[in-house]
Amino acid sequence: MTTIIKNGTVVTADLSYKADVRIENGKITEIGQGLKGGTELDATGCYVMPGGIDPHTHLEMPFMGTYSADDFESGTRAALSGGTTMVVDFVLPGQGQGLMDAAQMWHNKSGRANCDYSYHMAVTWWGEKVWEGIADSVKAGITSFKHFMAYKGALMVNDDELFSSFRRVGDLGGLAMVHAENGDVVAELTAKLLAEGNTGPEGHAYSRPPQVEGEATNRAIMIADMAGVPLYVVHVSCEDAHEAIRRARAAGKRVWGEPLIQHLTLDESEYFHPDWDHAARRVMSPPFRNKEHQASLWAGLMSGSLSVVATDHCAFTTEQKRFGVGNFAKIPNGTGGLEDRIPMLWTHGVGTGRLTPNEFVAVTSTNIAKILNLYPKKGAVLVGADADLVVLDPEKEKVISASTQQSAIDYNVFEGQKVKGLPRYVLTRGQVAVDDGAVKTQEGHGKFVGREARPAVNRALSQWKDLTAPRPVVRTGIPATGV
Ligand code: DUC
Ligand code: ZN
Ligand code: ZN
Ligand code: ZN
Repeated sequence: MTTIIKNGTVVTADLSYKADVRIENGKITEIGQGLKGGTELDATGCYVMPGGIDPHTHLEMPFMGTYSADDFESGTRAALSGGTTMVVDFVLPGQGQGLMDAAQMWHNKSGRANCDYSYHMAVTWWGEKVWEGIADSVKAGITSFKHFMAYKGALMVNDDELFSSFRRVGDLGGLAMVHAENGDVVAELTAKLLAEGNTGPEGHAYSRPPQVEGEATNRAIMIADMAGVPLYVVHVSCEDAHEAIRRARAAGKRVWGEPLIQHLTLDESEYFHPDWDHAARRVMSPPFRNKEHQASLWAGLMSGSLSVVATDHCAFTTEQKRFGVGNFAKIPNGTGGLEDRIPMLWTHGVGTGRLTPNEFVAVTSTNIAKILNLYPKKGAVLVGADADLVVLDPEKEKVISASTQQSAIDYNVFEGQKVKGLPRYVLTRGQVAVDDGAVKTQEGHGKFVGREARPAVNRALSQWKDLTAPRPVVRTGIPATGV
């Protein structure tokens, strides 16, 4: 089957140019002028871009006594409707569970996906079985490993475990990832706030100040450096964490930072809303920050010190959020965003002149495709690449509303926001999933995309790396007795 996208402007991370795009059997087979034959999709006035890749989702994830509400079907339908053509979800092994057992559980759920997907593996506990499991995971195409420095007593790993795991991942050519918040401090502050009667959703924000994130980010960077592993910091929400990442990158370390569209566009005032439900629906970790932190995140995207915009899509219904009435620590942490990331970032990034369309493609698709070794299968408009494409109409507008969304939850944290720049067409491996604005996904169309490790290039560039290889010292003049 042949499809031709006609009369659009191809926009990649590098270039913008007028061209038609021919698609055959799910792949791009020709890019050029005046292409003919097959089904034609009119892209007049539109940008033809690599489909968005959201590298941070939690679909149907067991968490805080419940499951996140979007599964692989509704989650990937939401993704496609908003121009995201691939998600990377986190496999979350239970305590004592083998990594490949957990991966199988995820494979059992993901068969319903409407678009392609890949996995990161979470290292939620440490032992011989995990050490072995990391190698099995790499062989199975899951080459990135997330570590939680928070969620004490549940998912959190300590520094000794972090260092062991980072070394193992580095030795196998994988990528280390961290949720960087100091879990010990969060636990102390949570207990103190609750004891003092601060039980509302705003207590969640007070229990996780920016210092908690800045400290953990610095610690993770230093531990990764000593372990010789590249590091990807998820959901960077504040200047304290961004500053550590900036400094590491300037020193030649392989460290990347990922802000979320939520932190870029929503701020901490949401937690002081008089309606409990409104505030609780926005409880996520890390929490939304003040406007200065927001400005820091935008500056990072503009200057290149932050590399990727994701969502951490982890949606819970209002009913689930209400588990935390009377105790903010029981509000399931997470917000949605999969279907809104592209239009929100286009509106607030390109629409305001902060980002060029090419920079937009870089931070929504191409950069993460390169970091995760998916490029140029994904994240590219090139002959031979998968035809995961968005035809974005920069003039098309809508007001975001839960009443028209694909996600399974009953609200939207961006409710009422006007966005300009929406998909006219979205293609997943050549199949039209959004057709002139109408969502037409196909359950089960999505396939797992395995990834290769790359030991040759995927190492940290620490100036101290040689300290990890002790050399014998011939020492003279050793005192005969100690003091
Ligand atoms: N943060 C959230 O808000 N939800 C899921 C996990 C996480 O780290
Ligand atoms: Zn996290
Ligand atoms: Zn997450
Ligand atoms: Zn998260």
